[in-house]
Amino acid sequence: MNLGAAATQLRAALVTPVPNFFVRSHAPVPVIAADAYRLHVDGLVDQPCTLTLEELQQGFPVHTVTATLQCAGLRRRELTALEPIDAAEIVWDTDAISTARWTGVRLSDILRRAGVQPAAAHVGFLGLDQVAKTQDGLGGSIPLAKALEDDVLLAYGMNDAPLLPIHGSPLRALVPGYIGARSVKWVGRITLQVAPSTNHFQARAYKLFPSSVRAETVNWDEGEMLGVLPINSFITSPQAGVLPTNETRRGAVFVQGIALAGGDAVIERVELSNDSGQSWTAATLTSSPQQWMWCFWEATCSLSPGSHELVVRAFDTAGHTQPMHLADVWNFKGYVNNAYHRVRISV
Ligand SMILES: Nc1nc2c(c(=O)[nH]1)N[C@H]1C(S)=C(S)[C@@H](COP(=O)(O)O)O[C@H]1N2
Ligand SMILES: [Mo]
Repeated sequence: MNLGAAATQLRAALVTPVPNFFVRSHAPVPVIAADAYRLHVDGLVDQPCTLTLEELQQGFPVHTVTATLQCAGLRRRELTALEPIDAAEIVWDTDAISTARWTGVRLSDILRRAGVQPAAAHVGFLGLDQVAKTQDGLGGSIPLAKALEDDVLLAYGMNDAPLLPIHGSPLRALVPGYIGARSVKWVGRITLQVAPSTNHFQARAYKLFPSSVRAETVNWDEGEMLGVLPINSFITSPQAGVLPTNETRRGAVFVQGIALAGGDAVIERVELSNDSGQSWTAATLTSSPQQWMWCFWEATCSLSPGSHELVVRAFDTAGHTQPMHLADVWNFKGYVNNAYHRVRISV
């Protein structure tokens, strides 16, 4: 089941109501009774352990993080206009992104309990779903240093309610600042290991290849395993097309959108252009930029009658901004498109 709400709906609330939160699942939702659920922690640990949901909920401090979750496939549709993308991929617009208040236990607390051995460098997650093409659950890994950060969770709550089955109940990983695929849902096993996960979704899928590589020529051992998300921003309204007159009274067009900093950085500013990127003006941030969380922005631009290209770009505290053109980021799997977002409108 894959779902995404309209961009204007996502832009309506900083914390996305659960019914509007996007859903991306590579397999049917597994049916897992809470009292039968077990989390296994193994690999390079001093004390491999098995924990029930109750032990997780009662035995460790509760931690809540407001974080945006973004699929690596966000804005894939724009890339398809340049050249076709792998037909197996979902053609997301700006809808595969949402924000929630996540509640659970810190992954680091669980890892400390198990006792991480010095040779461990990666933390692997394995989901309890059954993906047909791999005959396995969806898995992936993050570097140990990331796993030990305070805000990386094993979450059982979302927006102050129990996590729903479609979002990974009884327990999911929540890795802020990383592509959504690393926030493994229905996580049943955590393995400390020397190297990254060999699961299909880490070793083959969710890899970034140069624009010269095609499905017919790809060597899956190459390519960069995606992890940290790049900075991004996009316009949620107006949508491309002819604006109704009531929206362009006296030639003023009201523009709204969303920006997300790269990785653990924070949005510094957002700029809007109404002349295809020749000149830029600062947009107003309507929410205070915060680590792990998208922020909202708006701007009013004066436009003469005719056709105009609106363009947005963001900057973050790490000094990152976005690539100018789709051709700069095109890759045959259509991952992590963060090029300047362009919307052509007629006034
Ligand atoms: N076990 C499992 N975890 C998973 C997935 C999945 O298919 N199976 N999809 C991943 C992907 S690609 C994304 S973008 C996020 C989506 O989380 P959501 O459905 O709660 O929005 O979950 C990730 N975790
Ligand atoms: Mo994803």
